[in-house]
Amino acid sequence: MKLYYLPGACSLADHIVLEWIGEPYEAIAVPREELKTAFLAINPAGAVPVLEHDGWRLTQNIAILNYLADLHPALGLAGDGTPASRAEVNRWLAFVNSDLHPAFKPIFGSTAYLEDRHVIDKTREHARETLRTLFGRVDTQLEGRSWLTGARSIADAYLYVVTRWARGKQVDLSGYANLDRHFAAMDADPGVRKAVTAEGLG
Ligand SMILES: N[C@@H](CCC(=O)N[C@@H](CS)C(=O)NCC(=O)O)C(=O)O
Repeated sequence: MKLYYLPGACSLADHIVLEWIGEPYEAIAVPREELKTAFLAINPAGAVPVLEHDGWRLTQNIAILNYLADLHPALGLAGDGTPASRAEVNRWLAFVNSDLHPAFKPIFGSTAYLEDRHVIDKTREHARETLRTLFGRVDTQLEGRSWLTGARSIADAYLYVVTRWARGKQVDLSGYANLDRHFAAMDADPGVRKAVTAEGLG
């Protein structure tokens, strides 16, 4: 099994889950300059993550995370086998992938086309406010829970990644004690440590 990743990108979630699974895999760092050139032959979207398994190539983070969990149902990484627990995991995966992740785009530079420095700064300021609101919903969900859906799941791995981004990009997370607790627990997890270290993030 092969995972293509960029250090610290959303592919870190898959890297963490591969560590939790504990079976052999290969993690391949994609050179950033090849993302929109040579790597297009692997993923025409020019994006990570990409997973290769048994001669088959899978893209889209949510699909990959669910696939990894389905290969190892005994680990319960996508719920306890009941439709409701699966739906809870997918609810929070969707929140992270469709609401939180894209909200970072202005901060990661996708509004450079606007050219006007003042306008770009405003989009970033607005993105930080949006992110604070969205992380507030996560903090509420984590009240009285160690993990997003009660038990550790693939959604926690993805949440950890976007929380890292928020902390690195000075999103105001003050007062979100539940989120802080979740981040600290994930950050200390041996599988997370291995993935983070392998990506050179320390
Ligand atoms: N919808 C895709 C989005 C993946 C995505 O946004 N990947 C980013 C890293 S987090 C990427 O590879 N961006 C490449 C770039 O910089 O253009 C998914 O969920 O897998």
